Amino acid sequence: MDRNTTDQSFTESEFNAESVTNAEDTGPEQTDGFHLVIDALKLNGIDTIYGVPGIPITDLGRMAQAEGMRVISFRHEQNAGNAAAIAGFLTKKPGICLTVSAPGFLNGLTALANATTNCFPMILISGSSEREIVDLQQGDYEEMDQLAIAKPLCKAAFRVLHAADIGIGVARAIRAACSGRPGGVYLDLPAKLFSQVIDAETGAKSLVKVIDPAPAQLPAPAAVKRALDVLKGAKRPLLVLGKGAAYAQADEEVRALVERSGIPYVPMSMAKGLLPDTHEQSAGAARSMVLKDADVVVLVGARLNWLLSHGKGKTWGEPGSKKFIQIDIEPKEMDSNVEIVAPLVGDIGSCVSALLEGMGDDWKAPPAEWTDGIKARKDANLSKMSAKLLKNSTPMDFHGALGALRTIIKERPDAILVNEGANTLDLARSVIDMYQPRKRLDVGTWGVMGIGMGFAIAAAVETGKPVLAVEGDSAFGFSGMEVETICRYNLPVCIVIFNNNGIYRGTDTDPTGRDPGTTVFVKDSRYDKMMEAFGGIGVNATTPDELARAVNEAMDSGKPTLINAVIDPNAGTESGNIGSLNPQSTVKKKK
Ligand code: ADP
Ligand code: TPW
Ligand code: MG
Repeated sequence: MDRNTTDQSFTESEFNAESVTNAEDTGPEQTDGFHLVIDALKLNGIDTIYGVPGIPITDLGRMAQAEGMRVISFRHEQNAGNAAAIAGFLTKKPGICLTVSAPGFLNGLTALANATTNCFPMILISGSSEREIVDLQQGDYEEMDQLAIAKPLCKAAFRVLHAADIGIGVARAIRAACSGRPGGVYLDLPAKLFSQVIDAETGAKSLVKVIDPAPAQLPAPAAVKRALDVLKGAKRPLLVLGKGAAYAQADEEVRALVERSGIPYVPMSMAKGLLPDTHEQSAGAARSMVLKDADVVVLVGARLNWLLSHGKGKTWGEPGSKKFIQIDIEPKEMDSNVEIVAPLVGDIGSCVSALLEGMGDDWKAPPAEWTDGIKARKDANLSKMSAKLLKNSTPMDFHGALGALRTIIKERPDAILVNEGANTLDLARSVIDMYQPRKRLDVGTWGVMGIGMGFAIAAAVETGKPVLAVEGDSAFGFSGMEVETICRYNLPVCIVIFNNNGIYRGTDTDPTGRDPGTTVFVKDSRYDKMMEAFGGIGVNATTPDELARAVNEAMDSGKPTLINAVIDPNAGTESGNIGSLNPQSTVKKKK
């Protein structure tokens, strides 16, 4: 807040002074809301906060840092929220996003809703105005009934009014975020709470360590038998691995299921690398064929939503030609789109272990006719692709540029790949093989643009591994200001912008000739200069060789780097590979 722009008689720092004085008054045997929130998080093994400071949480961030927590300050709350969400996916602990009231809260809310949609555990903690004033709508500073607004957009929402309840409030938020189907939780902390003082011993006793936040959920033996009976009768079985399987961190169990059963599998985008994409049982490169021809499909932590054509239609072949077995922790997910003949409700690790146990020694691998047919299709598709990847044209096309990145990830399998855009997303997903679990982070269930820098930052902070963010030029723009954050924290993030001058393509025009076309950007932009502005490394790459050299250098040095990869504006297609979802007008308007 600023005296020049408002009539308010105090500045933000004067407003904050009240809490600081109170904190100083507390003495050795007292504690306050600020410290209790920090202690409650730390007690539960949460050591990082992603957020943007301001009234009433500025001091909370400072104190958390002083108490040894990592506090990553962003330029916009949506990016901090996306960082928290993906931290939750990577660690199975809820990622924490901390925001100021009303506008900051709303900026964070998109990320909270997105986390819930993707089943990532996160907690949005927001400061809020005083209840008495909000409920009488008397116009408090940044007034908003945040709890009511958050409720329909997340898994659970809680408010704490008394310092003595902070321990329980944080515990409830953690349990709600992690147990069952994970998701986003909102925790509302009104400004006054932070400076409430209570006796330190009472405060310490009020804290709750959440025991076993995501308890194992075992499937019923009868459900396991039912699933195995269906699977044993299959002639053309298929496993579909989803990001729920990646999240579950039951990597050994999933690998054992694939390899002992001999069943081919298809990974969903963020499940790539759960087993290496080069695994001989991967049917990723024959995806359309196996979805159409399989007779029994086992969904392992994957929903039959739009990404799997709702389990019906052309993608899935003749109506009634399929039986679905579904493993999911959420019972309500069963029969969401089509009949599930064998629902297996429980956590992935327990369900997969139970299947393995029940398979017995007389388990028969699927018929060779099925697996040989898949291999033939895979080989044909892969050889078609490999010719395209060697293209060395200037400006680059998508395949030429991606061919270079594919080799880099093969050589550096522990790097984390963040990916968003349309063509840049779809083509990178099919071209770049992944080799390790939870290394591919992308736009997820909503296909949302803007996750890029938040995901990249959290991936670097949480894992310490190098991050390669492959971004459409439009996609990057949604979170691009966070390059400053990447430089400020000196994170090992290398951003490659596939710069084709626009959304999908860079060739659109305004039929009236007045303005630029609606999908195009400034031609020949140099995004690399943005990185240089903050002390990072910027490179303009016009060939796959230049691109490969710059990425390798960035990965070796760990320095924040942004590479502007010049892509032919004609190369992309409208909406990437989901153009069929794009309604188009067939009406010709009379002039
Ligand atoms: P994808 O987009 O990869 O297909 P989805 O996000 O649609 O994956 O599906 C993930 C599913 O995994 C959700 O239905 C969720 O309930 C489920 N899930 C998440 N964690 C677990 C777990 N630990 N055990 C079992 N199922 C889980
Ligand atoms: C929050 C709609 C889907 S993909 C995309 C937009 C705007 C950008 C595609 O251009 P980009 O990629 O990134 O340059 P490329 O390689 O095809 O040129 N707002 C939100 N989410 C979505 N998904 C959109 C808009 C969209
Ligand atoms: Mg583009």
